[in-house]
This record gives sequence, structure tokens and C-alpha cells, in this order.
Amino acid sequence: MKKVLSALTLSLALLACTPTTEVPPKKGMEISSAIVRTPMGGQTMTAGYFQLTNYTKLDDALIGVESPVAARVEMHATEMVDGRMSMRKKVSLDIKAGDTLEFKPKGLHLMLFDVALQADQKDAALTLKFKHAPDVTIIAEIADTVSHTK
Ligand SMILES: [Cu+2]
Repeated sequence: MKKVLSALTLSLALLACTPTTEVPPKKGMEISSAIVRTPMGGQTMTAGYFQLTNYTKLDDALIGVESPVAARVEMHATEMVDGRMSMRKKVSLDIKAGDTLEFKPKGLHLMLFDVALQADQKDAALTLKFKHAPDVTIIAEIADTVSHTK
């Protein structure tokens, strides 16, 4: 009887250790909804959008983006100057611990220059570089529209 009891106690202890379905806390830099806009006919320049959240414990900065499909990628902010929309290149964008940066049409965005895509290419890699955090490479969907990110 004693043996049975101890076996039961053991299995109960094991049950207590079973991981719950609770989602573990997020870590690192998380990028979602990444899109590179299909370049318009004949153009080699296009825009890219994504959402970036800093789940690290450190205030950080996005200091550059690279892509194998573009000769150069710049970070741009959209600003109103004298009632006209204009774009300004950013070399660094601060992102505090816990903060989210949203790259979207008419806001912060990526500009990709000298873009070369295969005819049937559906996605492209983007590598984000940070002041502190390690580089993060994500796959961005190549899409005509960004409506689903609104
Ligand atoms: Cu721009």
C-alpha cells in the first residue's frame, strides 16, 4: 500500500510540473506584418512596411536595414513641410524597451533602391540592425497593397 501511495504522490508531483498553456513572455525584437510593396511598372524603387516591438530590457535604436533584393535601403519619416508631404531620411530611430515602431504608408517607411526581383518572387528578406540587439532577419511579403496592415 505504501508503494502505491508513493507512486501516486509522484505522479501528482509530475502533474503539477506539467507546463501550462500560458504563453511565455516575449523576448528580443519582434517584427510583424512585414511587406515590401511591388515596385510599380518599370520602377526600381519601392517602399517597405512592418511593425517592430522592442521586447528586450534595453532602450535601443534601429540603425539600418538591408535586403538582398535592394542595393540600398533607407529609413524615412514622412513630414508635413509648408503643407506639403515630404520625406526625410533617418539614420537612427530610437526604440525604448517595450515600445513599438510602426512603419506604414504616410508615416515611417523603408525606401528600397535598385530593387531586383524575380518575376515570380513572393517574398524578400529584410535584415534589421540595432545599436544593441543582434541583427534580426525577417521575410517580408511582396504585395501590391498594404490594406491588411491598416
Ligand atoms: Cu521615402
